[in-house]
Amino acid sequence: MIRRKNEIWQLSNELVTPKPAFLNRRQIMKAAGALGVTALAGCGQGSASARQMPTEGALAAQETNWQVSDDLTPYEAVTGYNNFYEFGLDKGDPARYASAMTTSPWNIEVSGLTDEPREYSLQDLVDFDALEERVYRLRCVEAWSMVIPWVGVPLASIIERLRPSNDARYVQFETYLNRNEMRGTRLRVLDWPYVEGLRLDEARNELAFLAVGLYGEVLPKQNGAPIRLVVPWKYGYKSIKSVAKIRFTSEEPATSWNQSAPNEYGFYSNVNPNRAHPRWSQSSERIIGGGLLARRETEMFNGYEDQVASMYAGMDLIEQH
Ligand SMILES: Nc1nc2c(c(=O)[nH]1)N[C@H]1C(S)=C(S)[C@@H](COP(=O)(O)O)O[C@H]1N2
Ligand SMILES: [Mo]
Repeated sequence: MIRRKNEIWQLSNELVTPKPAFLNRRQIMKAAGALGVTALAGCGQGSASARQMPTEGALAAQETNWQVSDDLTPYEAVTGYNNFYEFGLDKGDPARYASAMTTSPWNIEVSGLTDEPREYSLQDLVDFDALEERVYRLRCVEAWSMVIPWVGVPLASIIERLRPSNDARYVQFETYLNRNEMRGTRLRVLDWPYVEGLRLDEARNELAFLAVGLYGEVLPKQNGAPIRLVVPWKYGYKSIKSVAKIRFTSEEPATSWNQSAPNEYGFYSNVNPNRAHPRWSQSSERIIGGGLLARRETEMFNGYEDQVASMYAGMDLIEQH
């Protein structure tokens, strides 16, 4: 992956506070909860009964205990400093060009080893009346991190719904592909479409999450609208954006970065400060939006060791990276 120095988000002092509107909305939603109002989705136009999928505006979500003790990364950095190579290699390209992507209506094709193979609409899969907010750290393999308040549903609940058969051991995800809308796919940087995968026990882990929003709003396109994976104990590239296909398999599925450079990017890609990338150290990370020199020590499994370490018992995490 390409790494750049002197990113603009490290330089600006205005970006050290989270989006004020978000904090206000949190208070509003708390008040709404106290009044027994259960749905704010659709930003005023929809009612609680209308199960419309909002394409912009606020999403009502239940707060959870998934928190990070550090400050949230400013909204402008979360939505302005992105990796979404389908729109270009520069960190600003996704914010510049992802508006061209059609995200509504959105269908997800489910195939492979499942009792329920078919095309699902986004609303079929995601209950927009049961969204949660989870604050997770996102650790990119390029040795930077952000703290992001996601809105979405546990991946486990969706896997349950899709009824993988007994011989299914893995799940593969595939990103939407449209060469007209995604200018970056005209270059063969990766073998498009972007694909990722998890072992099924990883997919069922309580941390694995499908996000449809961030900062209390519908997911911006540059962050993978309308639905993207978030696997916080793994390097960011496992958190595949704009998921259009889900496939259950018995064998380890292909993953894009592993195919492009297998020695650098393994199937597991668990955050591991003790295993250097062949071209750089992974022992610490830059804090995006935290100022020019802001760094922190990288934690094993990105700080989620308690929740995930048992899944890798007996594995050599240096060899099986
Ligand atoms: N389809 C797709 N998904 C992707 C990527 C990509 O280029 N294409 N980049 C990955 C990488 S390297 C990271 S760090 C995260 C960044 O997510 P964010 O832009 O929402 O912070 O998305 C991941 N998901
Ligand atoms: Mo990344």
